[in-house]
Amino acid sequence: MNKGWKLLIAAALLLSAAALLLISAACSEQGTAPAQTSEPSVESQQSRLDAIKARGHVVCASNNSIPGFGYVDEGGNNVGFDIDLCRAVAAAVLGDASAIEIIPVHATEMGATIQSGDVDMLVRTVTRSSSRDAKWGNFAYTMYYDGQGFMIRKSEGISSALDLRNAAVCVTQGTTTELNLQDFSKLYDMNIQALTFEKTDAAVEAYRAGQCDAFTTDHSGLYAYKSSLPQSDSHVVLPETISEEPLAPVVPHGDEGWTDVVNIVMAIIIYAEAYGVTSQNVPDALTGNTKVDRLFGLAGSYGQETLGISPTAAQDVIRSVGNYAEIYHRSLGDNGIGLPRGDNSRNALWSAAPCDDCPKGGQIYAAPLR
Ligand SMILES: N[C@@H](CCC(=O)N[C@@H](CS)C(=O)NCC(=O)O)C(=O)O
Repeated sequence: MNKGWKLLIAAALLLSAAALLLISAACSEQGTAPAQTSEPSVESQQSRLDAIKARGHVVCASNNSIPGFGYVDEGGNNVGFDIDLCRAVAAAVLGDASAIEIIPVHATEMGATIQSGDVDMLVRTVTRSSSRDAKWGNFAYTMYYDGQGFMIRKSEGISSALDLRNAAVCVTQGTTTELNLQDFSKLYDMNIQALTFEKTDAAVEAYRAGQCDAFTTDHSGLYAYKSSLPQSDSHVVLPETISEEPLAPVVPHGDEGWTDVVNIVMAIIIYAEAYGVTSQNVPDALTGNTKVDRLFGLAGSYGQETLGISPTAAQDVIRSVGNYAEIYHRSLGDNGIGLPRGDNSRNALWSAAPCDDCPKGGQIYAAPLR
């Protein structure tokens, strides 16, 4: 074969290979596109709210071993501050606060659980942070402002977290606590040795058994676990708070309507306290106070129709679960683990301030319901 023919054949082969490549690329593009069906599946059409209404209960990932926040009472019931937030959502969307299913999850399971979309809400002493916001789901209003601290044996004779140089500290894995401890140790060059445990119960047990000099978690958790230790008076919580831990419910990404519903239920709880309405005095007839009448579905609207909840959802929520103060005191305050709230603590209502621009009051706040 002469040189000219060889070149011609090579060019022809190249052209047909290119054509094949083009065809296969076009085919694979078609192949990766979502399959076209004559009707989209019910699942893809159905909002989470519709799915919950059809299912008949709200599924919350929570906790069953943290006194005050999520635990099992003597009667075998899931109770606590976080559980009440789940009950409030069930009351708002189904008219029945008991229509809940609690799935206990450990700290290391929190992210994957809410990312899976298999639960309607994650509500278990979860701190909101920017990377969790981006990766895990949508955070609702902060319902408890916490911060990380340390518990030590009184016999250690130290009075400040800055005295924990070279100390062994017990901590739960997969928490903001673990990361804050590293930051704190680095910042003050303290050489703290972290002993990590998958379950907080195991971290507390190791601390109790003397394997660690200190135990660290959110302040609320320190008080809760301290009360469960034998001779609890021989342990002390150090005064420092080393981090911000705004605790809030989380809902899966991808359903804005559902995020709105959960946020508005949190707002209902907060505004009922601000308006002085408790589980004992929920109005079912006009009161003449326009804000109260709107909240309880007696006149006007705060968007219930658009949200897909009953106009009188707030009546169901407050009658069955109570306002923020009632929920707080039942589980965290005097009737619970004894965490003081106080008018000027961060967990007081913003409206506890004596005037609109006073630097007092608390940070429990929600956008106006109207
Ligand atoms: N707020 C922190 C800490 C959450 C946390 O670990 N809380 C402890 C109790 S204070 C807990 O849930 N322990 C139960 C468990 O072992 O799963 C976070 O969101 O990472």
